[in-house]
Amino acid sequence: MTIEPTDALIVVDVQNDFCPGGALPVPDGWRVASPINKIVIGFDHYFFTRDWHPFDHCSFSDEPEFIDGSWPEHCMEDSPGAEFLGDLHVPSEATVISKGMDPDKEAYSGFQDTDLADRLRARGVRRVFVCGLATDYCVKATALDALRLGFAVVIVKDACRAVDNPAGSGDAAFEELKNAGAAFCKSGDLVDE
Ligand code: VGL
Ligand code: ZN
Repeated sequence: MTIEPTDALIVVDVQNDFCPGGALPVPDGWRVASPINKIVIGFDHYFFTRDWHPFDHCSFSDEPEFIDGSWPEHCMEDSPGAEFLGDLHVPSEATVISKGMDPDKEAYSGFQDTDLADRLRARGVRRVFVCGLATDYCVKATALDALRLGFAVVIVKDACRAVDNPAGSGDAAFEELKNAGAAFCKSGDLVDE
């Protein structure tokens, strides 16, 4: 698979709180850093989204169920948990997209209330490769929005990890994305190894 100048990489929410030791750890979440570091510089355009919540965000619960709408406090703006994972290489030319900043609204997608679509179009991007955390929430929502907005979408499967609660929701998300028109690849398909 060849990366074209009209391709962009979207790295979704690879932040401390979504990795082991964080507030909302995605199983094996840290493992996405290595494949992402391997592929990022092959792209002419890369965007890194981050969950960036105010302290009173509506998804925060004192008794979290770890399902949609009921999460522990996580990725509070400017907190250590909201920082990108230390192992992740974020190139200095990367565009960082913050989302979930409205206390009253959940925002899983990197396109929701952001200028991501405009920025992609301004650069002539036609296809986006999507990866990161978590497969069954923010990766899925971001990729579905990209498809709706008219971008071709490729999911870099080994560079994604799921919350997977209930078990199987990560695979179900891949299935839903396939049915919506997404294609799939592995990080190794994008680099000479
Ligand atoms: C996410 C749960 C809550 C994600 C964000 O990045 O997938 N999941 N907030
Ligand atoms: Zn969140």
